[in-house]
Amino acid sequence: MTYHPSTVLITGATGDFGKAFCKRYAEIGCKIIVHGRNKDKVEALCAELETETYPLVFDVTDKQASLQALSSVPSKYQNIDLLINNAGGALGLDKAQDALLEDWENMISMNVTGLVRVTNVILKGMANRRKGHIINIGSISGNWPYPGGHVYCATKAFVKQFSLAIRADLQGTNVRVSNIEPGMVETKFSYERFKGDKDRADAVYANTTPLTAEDIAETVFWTSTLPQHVNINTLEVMPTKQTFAGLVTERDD
Ligand code: 8X3
Repeated sequence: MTYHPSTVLITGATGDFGKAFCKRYAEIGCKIIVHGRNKDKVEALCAELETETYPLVFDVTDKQASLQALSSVPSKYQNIDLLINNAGGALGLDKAQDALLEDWENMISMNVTGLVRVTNVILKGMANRRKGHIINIGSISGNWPYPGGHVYCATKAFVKQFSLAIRADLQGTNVRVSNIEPGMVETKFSYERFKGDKDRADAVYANTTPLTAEDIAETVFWTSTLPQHVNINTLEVMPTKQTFAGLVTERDD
């Protein structure tokens, strides 16, 4: 028998992944807490979704704002039984020795500190209610390092191991944890990584068939609607046209 979550918190909901997730869960009538940094975008998305929504505006890199906003969720929405930790992103693709420290710190703040902060708050209620599912949006980059990936790869490796490790602690609570690891998906991901350089971003997806945000939404939805005795630990998803490049060996002349 399949399972349907009833109250879903989606972080980074106004991005391409987030919107696709919101639409998928709205289709089955879930109550959705729509999180984002930009109030106007969050409210516009809430208005668009044909289900009950609660707008939650804060920056995951701001500890005080995060804790305050998460504690302000009205009682009707407090029994969150699915948290999708989707907020985050990549900044830069220069070699590590040329990368900006600020970019590294921001990626750690968004992808690691922000994610564990939201998880820490929401997980307690799930464990007490003995019901819930945390789905982290990891990345193939947590498994497969590539040039210029440095801190982004490392943050997603953190997300993978964090997901697995909290599963160990949650034994006996019925709470599920999954790490979904997308490969190349055509979204604003590269546009943001390249800080608005559209040509460079477009080139990433040129002349191939990347995944879409809807592909990942369907993967996440499937993971969350499996019967409650089934836990997907880790699920790596790539486009058929994306594979592995192998190792590189430096040769002496
Ligand atoms: C996004 C996938 O390969 O661009 O996380 O790092 S990749």
